[in-house]
Amino acid sequence: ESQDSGKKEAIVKEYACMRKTPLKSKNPDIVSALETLSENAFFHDDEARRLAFQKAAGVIKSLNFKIKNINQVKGLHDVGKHSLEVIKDIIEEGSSIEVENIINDPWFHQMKAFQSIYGVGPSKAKKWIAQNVFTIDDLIERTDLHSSFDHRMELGISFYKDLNTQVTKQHALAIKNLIQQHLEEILPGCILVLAGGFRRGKASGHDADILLTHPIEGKEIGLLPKLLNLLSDSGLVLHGTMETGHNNPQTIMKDKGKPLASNVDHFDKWIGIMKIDKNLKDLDSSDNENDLIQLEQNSLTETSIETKKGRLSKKRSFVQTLDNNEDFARDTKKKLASNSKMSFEQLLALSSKDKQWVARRVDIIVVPVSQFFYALVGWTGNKWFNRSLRLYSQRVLGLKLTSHGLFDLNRGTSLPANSEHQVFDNLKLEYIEPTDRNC
Ligand code: TTP
Ligand code: MN
Ligand code: MN
Ligand code: MN
Repeated sequence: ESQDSGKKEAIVKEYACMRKTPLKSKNPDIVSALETLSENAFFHDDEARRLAFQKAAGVIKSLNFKIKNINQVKGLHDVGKHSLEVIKDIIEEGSSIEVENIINDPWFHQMKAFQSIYGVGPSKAKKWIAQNVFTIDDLIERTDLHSSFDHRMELGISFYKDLNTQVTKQHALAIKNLIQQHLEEILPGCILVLAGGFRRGKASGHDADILLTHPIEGKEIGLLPKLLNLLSDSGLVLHGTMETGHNNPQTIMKDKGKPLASNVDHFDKWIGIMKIDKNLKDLDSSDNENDLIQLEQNSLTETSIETKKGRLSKKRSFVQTLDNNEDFARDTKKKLASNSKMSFEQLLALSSKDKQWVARRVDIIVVPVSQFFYALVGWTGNKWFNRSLRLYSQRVLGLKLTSHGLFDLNRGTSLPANSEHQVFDNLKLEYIEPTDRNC
């Protein structure tokens, strides 16, 4: 902002989780160039380069001024020589030839397009391009390839248009409320939060990430199969995978010692595709944060809270959990699986006929309230913010951070949190608002 910023060097904190990173960068061209380089490295299986460019992009995103002079970013943490050259080219020439070459490379565009198909990753995308497949239509026409598609790819290809149209925040909130309405029939008083990119301030996203808890610990046990059963009966489920049975403290304590991949947790969850009415409107346009404040106060005071269905005691002795029937969970899984027995031809026919609904990616994660705020941080993201938090936690505090909690593995203890603020307090970090976690 200052007039003489050309002479001033910015100071950047070492870990991305220590910086405020808003959604809108002051240097969008540079960020986009570095992220293109990162993505291109990813497509070439070069993880080291991918990370290097991503880190540099993260640093630039956190700067609160427009870069006018290369000296402003020289010596900045995580901005390496290669990234500096790219930045210099953009400041001085308006663009970087290296980045332009990538953007003009048809291979890069094909990779991007194929990658954006649900169920498709870079290695599959590469194989297709090598087999002279270039468009989504090619994938449908080339019947010789069909035997190599798995069911997820078949869905991704059939419903490419639906699934690759961005979900608006309003629609995502409407999906959340639709799920909440169904939950009221099973277990009143559940709290749902729309996490993911929307919580970080994005106006649209590729899916709705919905965290689900109940203010009384234990009430959530066995909930997910019942919910999915009901959603399926209402004709709202197109496809999905449900994971259950990990959701007990014993599993968590046992697993916490394992070097888990950073994005893996053990909550009951459903990752799937819902059929959402095109005209679905969010009737009570309530956002998340009211429920969250309620939950924080509930946890802090250990008293009862007002829920939509009246006052509920938090005392564990009063907990009437749902029947955690493993047979029921198994039957529901079978039922959901039979839903998705449709052939590729049937899926293509279904997607191309005039329909009142749109296919939407939805993640539903069921969380015990005692782990809720760690899960909330994890599922709010973004991915790079999480990565940074976990590295920092490991290296600086010697503690293991997951979506389940913050663990001292040597002592076998963990630090509880009754709010997101407390998660950051436990981590000895300054609180970063969700909208500043867009690393
Ligand atoms: P995503 O839905 O993949 O990403 P997003 O919501 O940030 O972006 P988009 O708008 O494209 O949907 O993941 C949401 C967050 O959840 C992400 O920050 C990382 C976290 N996450 C997990 O903790 N575990 C998982 O298994 C996955 C897939 C994501
Ligand atoms: Mn993909
Ligand atoms: Mn998301
Ligand atoms: Mn998601």
